[in-house]
Amino acid sequence: MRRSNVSRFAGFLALAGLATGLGLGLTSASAFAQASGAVAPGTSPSPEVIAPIDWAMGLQAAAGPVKDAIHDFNQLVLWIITAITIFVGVLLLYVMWRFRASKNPVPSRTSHHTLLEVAWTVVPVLILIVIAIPSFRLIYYQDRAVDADMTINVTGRQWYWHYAYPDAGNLAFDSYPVATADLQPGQLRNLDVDNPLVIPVGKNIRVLTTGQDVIHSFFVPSLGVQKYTIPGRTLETWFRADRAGTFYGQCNQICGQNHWFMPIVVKAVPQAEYDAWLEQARQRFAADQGAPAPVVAQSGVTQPGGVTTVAELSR
Ligand SMILES: [Cu+2]
Repeated sequence: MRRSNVSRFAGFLALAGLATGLGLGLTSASAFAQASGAVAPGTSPSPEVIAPIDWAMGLQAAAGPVKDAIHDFNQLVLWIITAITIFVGVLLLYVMWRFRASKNPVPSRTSHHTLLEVAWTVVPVLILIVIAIPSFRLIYYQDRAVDADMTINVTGRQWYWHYAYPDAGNLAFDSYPVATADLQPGQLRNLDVDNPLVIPVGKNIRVLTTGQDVIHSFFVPSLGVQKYTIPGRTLETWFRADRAGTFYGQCNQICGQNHWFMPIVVKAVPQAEYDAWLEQARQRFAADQGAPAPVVAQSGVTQPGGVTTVAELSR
């Protein structure tokens, strides 16, 4: 490789990297400005129901601002990957053609080029910085609700979800999947549950997660929430649904033999409807208190409080 060619190549590499970095840095700056309303790729059949779809590509549609921010960041990284892939591909083709054996019977013995080496170190660092800044912003954005309107405590248990609404007195209930045989028309197999998590539209909801037995993970992709539930720890995150709808998720941490038994349904409803649900839920779940849990190992003995101890199971 002649010196002038190497310099030109180094300059090209540096410029391409910088242009990529700068251009996409600007894109990312606007990422958090556009908060809501965007229906992104991977749209579900109806905007009111966001669930997994066969053969879907890309991320699930967004139902709130956290997922919008995730979409924006995903888009940024996708552009960077695309630019790098095209750049490296074109470079390979160019080098194969430019330095082919028939045109270069005596191969170059160049082994060092300072500018080139500095460029291919510095440019990737710049690209990583361009990715890291919005990435950290997104992590802090998801981390906690700045102005939470309400709190929901989510407990992962083997194998069902337990939801509590501390702002609504001692309202708490369990959420189990609907058995395939009991599915109503329109219900999704292995995804619909008996008692969905009901939230008001447009409210910032602080979510505090913990695990009762093992590590589970509270994952609702369309709301942009995925948080481990860890025994002995409380983790915080938040979400907001910007429109009414039903949003499906699942425990996505392998947590034992009935891991599949932990789908999540979040129903976002207008405030008035939420208030009505709250009123009705308080009575319904108060009446339920003390009832045995729907799923108990066959040999298990259920105490009056609905608790089956390990000692009893092993008898
Ligand atoms: Cu789980």
